[in-house]
Amino acid sequence: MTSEANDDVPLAEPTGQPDGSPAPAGAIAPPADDRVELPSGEALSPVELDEFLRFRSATIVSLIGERSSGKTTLIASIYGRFLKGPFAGRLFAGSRSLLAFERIIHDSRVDSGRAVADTHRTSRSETASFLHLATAAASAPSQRVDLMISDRAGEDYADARGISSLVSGFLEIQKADRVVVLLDGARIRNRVERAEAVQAVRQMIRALLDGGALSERSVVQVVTTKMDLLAGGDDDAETSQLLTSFRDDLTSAFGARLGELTYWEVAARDPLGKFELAHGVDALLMEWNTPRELPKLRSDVAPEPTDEFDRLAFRPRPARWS
Ligand SMILES: Nc1nc2c(ncn2[C@@H]2O[C@H](COP(=O)(O)OP(=O)(O)OP(=O)(O)O)[C@@H](O)[C@H]2O)c(=O)[nH]1
Ligand SMILES: [Mg+2]
Repeated sequence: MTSEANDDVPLAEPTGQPDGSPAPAGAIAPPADDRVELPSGEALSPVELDEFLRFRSATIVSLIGERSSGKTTLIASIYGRFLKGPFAGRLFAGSRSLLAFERIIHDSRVDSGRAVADTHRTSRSETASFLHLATAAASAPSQRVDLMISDRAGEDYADARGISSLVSGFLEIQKADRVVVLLDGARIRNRVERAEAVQAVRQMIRALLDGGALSERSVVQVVTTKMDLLAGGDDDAETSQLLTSFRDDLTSAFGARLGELTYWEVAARDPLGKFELAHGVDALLMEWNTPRELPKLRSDVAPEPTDEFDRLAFRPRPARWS
């Protein structure tokens, strides 16, 4: 794995020293062209994302979900799979956020001293941060796609469920090419919590629509996480019935107000190892890496003319007028 080539970063003004202080008298300054500003390796802020987008286009994926629903683990599992080699038909082609990825997966490693793999809780902050992942098709390595995947503390999203005016602060959703809403599989397994978990996803989508963050152009992917906890139990049939009626209900409530609404299942990191790392995430990653037009606004599509006067607008001009 190599670090991101830095061909698209604007160079800093040469100042003489790495810390920016002037060079001592007599020192030979390196040629300005040798000075390259390296990315910090941390997750990108919204401002840094905008700077990046001025040089290179990227698909922005916004992960939304309650506290502990599995957002950060999902992102970490993708990186974890690329550490082992090609994944989802793609090769790793670089990242501006390698340090952030390493920090996220630290608690899942043996050197963290933990007996069971865990993920560090995302702390609250005013803005989302973006993890950058560039990949190339294994069959055509020159076809590179850059993904920017947003992460944010689940509490922020929980607050917005009840107050849709908070939604305007979620810039990551307004910029998103894919909005991924997580349903926590662990809470679905728990009979006491399942109704609330389902309701949380419903309320979140409603708040995002009412707050203007989602529209007829939005591509929304509802992902049930931690499927390892839902498979192979005594109440498999009941769980599957519950998920089916949850999806039918969401589609009938919001399908017509969104560009696209689809459903996915993942087990990003099964601690018992029944499922491989990033189970089901490969299908999502393939979809995110597929370049596509956003759905058209339905209001852009002209209605069928109903009377002769409206039909005039669509009639070809007679040749003698040209
Ligand atoms: N069994 C199982 N546990 C998982 C899976 N994915 C995540 N978890 C666990 O769920 C817990 C929460 O995961 P996170 O990825 O931190 O959740 P989050 O949505 O980022 O949470 P916040 O940062 O608090 O908003 C952690 O203890 C994970 O180990 C999975 O696929 N299976
Ligand atoms: Mg998190």
